[in-house]
Amino acid sequence: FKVARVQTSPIEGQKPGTSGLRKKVKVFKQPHYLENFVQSTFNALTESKVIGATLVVSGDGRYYSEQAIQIIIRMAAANGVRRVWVGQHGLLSTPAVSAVIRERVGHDGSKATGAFILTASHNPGGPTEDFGIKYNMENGGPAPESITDKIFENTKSINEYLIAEDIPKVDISAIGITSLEGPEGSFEVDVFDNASDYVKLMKSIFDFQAIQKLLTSPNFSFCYDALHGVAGAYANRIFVQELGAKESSLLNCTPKEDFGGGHPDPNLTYAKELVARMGLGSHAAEDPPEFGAAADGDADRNMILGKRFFVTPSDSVAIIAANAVESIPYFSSGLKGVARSMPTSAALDVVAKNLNLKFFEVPTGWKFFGNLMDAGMCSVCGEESFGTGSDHIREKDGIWAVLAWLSILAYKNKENLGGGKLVSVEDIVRQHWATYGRHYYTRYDYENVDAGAAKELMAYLVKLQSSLDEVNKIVKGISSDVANVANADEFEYTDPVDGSVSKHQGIRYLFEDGSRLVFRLSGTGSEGATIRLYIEQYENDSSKTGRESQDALAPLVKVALGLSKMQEFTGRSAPTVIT
Ligand code: VG1
Ligand code: CO
Repeated sequence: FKVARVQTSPIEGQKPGTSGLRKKVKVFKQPHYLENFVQSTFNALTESKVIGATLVVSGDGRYYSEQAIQIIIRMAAANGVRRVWVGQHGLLSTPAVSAVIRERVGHDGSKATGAFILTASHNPGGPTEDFGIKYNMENGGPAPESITDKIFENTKSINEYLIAEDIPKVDISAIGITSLEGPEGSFEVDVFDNASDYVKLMKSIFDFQAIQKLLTSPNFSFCYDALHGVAGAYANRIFVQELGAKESSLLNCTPKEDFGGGHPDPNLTYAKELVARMGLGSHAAEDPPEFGAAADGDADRNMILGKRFFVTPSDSVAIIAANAVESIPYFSSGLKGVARSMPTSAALDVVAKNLNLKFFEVPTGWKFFGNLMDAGMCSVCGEESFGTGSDHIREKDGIWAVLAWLSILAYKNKENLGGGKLVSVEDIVRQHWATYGRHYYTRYDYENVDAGAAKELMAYLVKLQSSLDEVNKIVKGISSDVANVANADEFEYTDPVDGSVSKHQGIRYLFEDGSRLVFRLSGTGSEGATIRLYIEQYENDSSKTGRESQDALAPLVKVALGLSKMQEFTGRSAPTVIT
């Protein structure tokens, strides 16, 4: 092949957000749009990560992935990359990409040093919906801010990109190697089985035999919904082929480029079919399974449900941390530490304190956990946004979370399999609350609001923080049922490993009784702005941990909406999504 230098000019708005660049497909399809971003990424990397390097390129299979993969292959070749690894059909879940970077060895002994992941995660896909791209580093984790800032700077000054336009379309539907010769030597595309590395890793972490006993026990039943995302490519292999679950326990497990027209976000609003099957909501089925779970488009998120019971993600990570050592072989020698993102509830903090574990609170987004893990300071971590994971990779991991819960259930039910009453998901959660107290928690999302209005609301909330007296006057005027605000600030994080500082990571109002209100602007949307409001209240009187969470939180919700003048600023009388 030959290398062409194509003249281009900067395109506005290519700043990577919480998790890469996410835009409408029609934006990505503009001339040079994808190419500018990919070249800006190559230019932001040190030479050894490009010249002669091995790169993984794949994603959740959403609309436009196939074209994007072909473009990136040609650009990689032109930029001097030696090998591009592509999961069969261009499919690799985000956690599988992380695993492939860390674990896979090529036919010639090569190892990957990075990846382009093509996904917009939980955002819908299709010609009128979202596409996305992000770069992951040699440790398998998302590029740190120092790199994403450089990428963004490069997008503002780019004037040419390199591409080998004469490389014919590579067949990514079949496993095999395509070898080509370029001006600087050989180049190859290696299309490989998209599940085997990941399955192998899961088998090295969990006791598959114990989980299989649970899944095939007559008194246990299971359901998994991939929402037509890439998790489907792993669910059949792991749950059915390896662990003996019935095929009928898989819902929406065929990956589709438009996710079947749905919103591939595993929460009570969007995972409707699973929610009904689990006996929840207005179309609740009779006789639901014991356990249900769902994943997002790129399979890094998870939702855990029991029979007629929802586990909040903040509780989920706390419960996994509390039970990991006895239930999961990978953790049998103990946890190095635990971490959560700032808006995630403090349920994990209480576990860390009781078990005497190192604990960290980091900004939203998975990249911050990676540094702690690379330094051996953190084993288990999670976010309120249905993200849970561990140091086996450097991304959150939806299927891992399900296997973690199945391991806990298998362990707690060792004596009960075969017949009789099981310790249920709900039993485990209620027992956890009885031991550690309960963090009532909810998140209100105001999606696609006017960006200017959202900024004004945030600025207003920051300004209010200069006088706590004033804040408390307003709060008490709205409700006398809440504690005093003891502190209010904007969250700022200093990475304990490399000392880097991240500012403006969310506005916090911290109450004397441990309650919290947090306001943030989303960094993953593709249009307008999304305001996220996180509301939390701690209850450690075990006679009061069984309330409905929206009831328990009603006074705080009222305070949050009043204090922020939500309706006044946004014109919205209700959020678009409540989780
Ligand atoms: C959201 C979540 C955040 C998560 C991020 C990426 O970000 O709040 O917790 O890490 O999505 O998840 P934001 O900036 O929109 O609040 V995923 O599954 O989209 O990679
Ligand atoms: Co995701």
